[in-house]
Amino acid sequence: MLRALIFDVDGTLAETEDLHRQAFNRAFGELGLAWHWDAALYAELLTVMGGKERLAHYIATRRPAELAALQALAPEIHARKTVAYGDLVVESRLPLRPGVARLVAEARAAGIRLGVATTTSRPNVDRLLSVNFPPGATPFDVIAAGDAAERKKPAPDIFLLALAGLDVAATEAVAFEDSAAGIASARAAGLPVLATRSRYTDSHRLDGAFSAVSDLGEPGHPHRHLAGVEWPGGVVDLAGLIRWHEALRDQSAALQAMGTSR
Ligand code: XBP
Ligand code: MG
Repeated sequence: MLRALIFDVDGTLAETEDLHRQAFNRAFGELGLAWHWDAALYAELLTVMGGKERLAHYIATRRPAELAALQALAPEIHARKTVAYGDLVVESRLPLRPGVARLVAEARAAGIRLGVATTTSRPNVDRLLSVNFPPGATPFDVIAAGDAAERKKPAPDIFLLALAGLDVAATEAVAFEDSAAGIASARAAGLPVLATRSRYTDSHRLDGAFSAVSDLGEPGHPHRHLAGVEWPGGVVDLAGLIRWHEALRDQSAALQAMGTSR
């Protein structure tokens, strides 16, 4: 049965990536680096998951002449970026994406466990939750974030960490993601994935997701269906997820029975 929902953060819980981009630019400015990551360049750099890894990739590929000096400076750049990101989230009171708060509340009310599995640094998760939920009332039972996992997405590590923390099997959960690397990570962990395309993953292939939509939808504000399983009224709700998950379980049981009867 369906026992847990596991959410990615950036691009899935909220449209955060442009604030990450702005935060990187603030950190560059503070340190007197005449770098500017515009949206087009950032979309390219986002193929590298993890802010520290993304920065290292930029330095190695775009600033090779100053490699040693900049690599020594990189931890300070990323630390300042994380502070700047937190400030931007609070200043903008960054909201959750459509349907996220509704589905999370439905899951809580039904006793379904809730997890986060994200490449981003833990302070970034805490800041986003702090502007969207009352103090001490975050709905997530487990938050698996950033360097807690040995390998970043598309490796399965962070989703495996969330599953272990929730004490559920991959077959008892559904993952929510916005990016190709995130889908690959969840699938490698054995999870079915529902994809909600985000601003910075507009060009991503969402292969591997059992359903792809523009967002989770709200009553009266239906999402756009992109691929796979469709949702009545353009809204992904808990009842629909439970129906889909039970049908998948019944289908797997029938296939297994057929296999053993041969
Ligand atoms: C998205 C990421 C993160 C953020 C930046 O994570 O790749 O690296 O872009 O955050 P996810 P950090 O989609 O898995 O939530 O600088 O803290 O890495
Ligand atoms: Mg994401």
